Order: sequence, then structure tokens, then C-alpha cells
Amino acid sequence: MLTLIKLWSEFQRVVKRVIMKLFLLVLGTMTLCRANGNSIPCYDDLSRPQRCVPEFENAAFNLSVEATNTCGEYRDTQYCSGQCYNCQSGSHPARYLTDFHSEEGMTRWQSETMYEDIQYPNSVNLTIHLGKSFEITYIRLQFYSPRPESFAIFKRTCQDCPWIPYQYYSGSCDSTYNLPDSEYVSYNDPTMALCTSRFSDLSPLTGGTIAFSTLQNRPGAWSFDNNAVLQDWVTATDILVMLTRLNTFGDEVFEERKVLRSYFYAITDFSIGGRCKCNGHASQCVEAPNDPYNRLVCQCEHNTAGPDCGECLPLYNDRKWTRATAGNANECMRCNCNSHADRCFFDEELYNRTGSGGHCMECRNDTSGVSCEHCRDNYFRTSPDARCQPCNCDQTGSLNQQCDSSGRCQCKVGVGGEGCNQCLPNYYDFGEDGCRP
Ligand SMILES: [Ca+2]
Repeated sequence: MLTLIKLWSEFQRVVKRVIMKLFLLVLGTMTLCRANGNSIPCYDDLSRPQRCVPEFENAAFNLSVEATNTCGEYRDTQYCSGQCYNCQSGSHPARYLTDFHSEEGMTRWQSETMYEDIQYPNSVNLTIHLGKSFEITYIRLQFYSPRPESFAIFKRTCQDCPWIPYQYYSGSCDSTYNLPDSEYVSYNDPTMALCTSRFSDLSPLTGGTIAFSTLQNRPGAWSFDNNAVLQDWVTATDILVMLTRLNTFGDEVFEERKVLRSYFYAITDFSIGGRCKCNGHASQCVEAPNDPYNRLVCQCEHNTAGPDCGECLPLYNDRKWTRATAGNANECMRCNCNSHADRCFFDEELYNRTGSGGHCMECRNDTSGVSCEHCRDNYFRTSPDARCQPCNCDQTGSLNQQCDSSGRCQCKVGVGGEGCNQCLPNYYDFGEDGCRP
């Protein structure tokens, strides 16, 4: 019986270990590879349009990170962790934040130490430019050093836009960031940035992780599809991590060189989980053609266009551009311009009146009208398929320049002839008042 119990518990241990290994494997591939989670195609098996999304990926993978401070960057410096080591240029560069590394050979970025004066109120910033807007699910940092006493994550949505705080982590929320220590998001302000003290302990001394989930505990997240405020909230083109204050044992007050050199920021991995933002109208993002900055663009479907598929193609504005939802692809609809125009704009008033909002622009072939459906002023045609021709009504002999559908002009009294250009028989004195009998 005893052997049976032993065997059973051994079996359980093996199963647990296998499950853990599998879990780590999945997690590893998710964070380390840029391409992984499934994309959804923009058309179903019957070629009907449906909401589509690019694959879920680590958007930070292999991207360069701008660090305002890196150990050894300008001259060799020392850091101590048990014994002391040299850091020289290239020892712990910022690219090690987003590189591919194995569990055994973890590479890390590292800052200068407190000896070089990086402690609060000085801060160290890490910035990643994603190259286009992404919808961010999480931002994760894996520390080699203890997690900071205070740091913050910001995002912005364009190159010149202001930085918007996502989350503060601090053992001193009140004094460092002037915020309450809270994990509660108010219904009235679903995009407020919180400050939490939960992840700011000195322990673990190494290997601590912090993951910020953009939608966790956010009111309205369950109806994300219809929540424009939260859709904006998860959107970012750049991410900034501001390392504000180092965690210490308090022994730095003695200003002993070796102690000061034992305090620094070091991060092994900086991941950003999310999808390239295409508003439900693309299943792939690709490098923009001929772009010197290697920026990405969506490969737009559903007759949409723009880097984020945020507008309709020029001839597809018959209804207002709308983001795709789970229930509706909201594809852009072609305007009816009778083949006489390549562009149209969405005319809300026209849409409300007729259910079709496409207002054609720059009608060709002397046509005019919201659908280029009739001839422009002072032109005529004999049938809807015929070409529009000029009326050529005589300036002097015609009441106006517009002719009827057979090209007949309206002549003044006593006037006749082609385009009202002469007096009728038995009339004379062709002039501004017509002809006299
Ligand atoms: Ca690394």
C-alpha cells in the first residue's frame, strides 16, 4: 500500500513538472517571438467580410530601446554584486532588453550604479517606438536587479503627442507620485492611472517580474467592442518606462563605495503583448514600402485604407467609416458614380435622406450631381448612356444657356435657328431683346 502511495505521488510530481515545462515553453515562445498568436482572416469561407485581426505578438521583440543611461556607455564603470565587476561599452546595452535569449543565457540591460548618481530625483528612461499604433494587452518587465522602489509606465499615440500615464509602481505612491495607493478604477474615469505598492518590495533580489494589463479591472472592458474610450486607452505607438527610485536596504547613507555600486537597475526582458492596430480591417501588418524608419502599416481589406485602416478607400465612402465588430465587418461601400468619378466623400445629410451617403467628387465627361448622374450645366445628352455635349446656346439670342434633353435652346422672341443664333423669318434686328417683327 505504501509503495502504491509513493508511486502515485511520484507520478503526480512528474505530471506537474511536465505541465510546468509546457507552460514555460508556451510562455517563452509568446514573449520571445515577434510572430505567434493567430491572426483572423478578413473574409470567411463563403467570402463574406468579417472582423479580422493581425496576430498577437510581442511588439517589442528585437526593437531598439532608447535608454537615457547604460553602464559603461561612455567609460568603464564598476558594479558590485557580491564581488565587483567591470561594465564597459557593449557589456549590457539596451538591445538586450528585447533580444532573443534562452533561460540559461539571459542577457540584460543595466544602468550605472548609485555611485554614478542615478538615484532619485534623477531617473532613467527606457523608450520603445513601435513604429505604428498597436492595441496593447500587457507590458512586462523582467528584472535582474530588485524591482525599483518607484517606477512608472507611460504611453503615447503619436510622435508629438503627450505621454499618458498607464501605471505607477511605488512603495511611496503618495510622496513620490502624489497618488493614493490603490487598485480600484472608478466608473467615472476608466482611464485613470493607478499607483500600487504591491510590487515594490526589495525581495526578490533578482528575477522579479512586473506585468501591467491594460484592461484589468477597467470598467467597460467586457464590452470593449463598443467602448471607444477603452479602445483609445489600449492604443499606443510608443511606450516609456521611467525608473524613478532604486530599492535599497538603507545602507547607502554611509556612502561606502562598494555599497553604492551594488545599487543599479538591471532588466533582462521588456515585452509588449498586443496586436498591430487595424480596426478590424486587416489580418496582417507589413513594413511600409520605401520607409526609411521601417515603420509598419496594416494590409487593409474591406475597402479601407490608411496605416491603421482608419478610413475608406477614395471611391468607398457610401457609408461612414466604422471599426469592425464581432457581429459586423462594417466594410466600406462603393459609391455609385456611374463610372464618371474615382472619389467620393461621405455626405451625412444625403445619407440621412436617402440611405446612401456617397457624394461623388470631380465628375468626369461633363457630368455632375451626387452620383455624376446628369450633365453639368449648359450640357445635354439624348439618353442616360450618351455622352454629354455642350448646348452652345447663343449668348445674345437665348433666354439662358441651358438646353433641353434634345439640345434645344430657349430662344428670345422672334429668334430661331441653331442655338437661337438668328432671327426667325419675317423678323429682323437680332439683339439683346430678340428680334422685331
Ligand atoms: Ca534579454
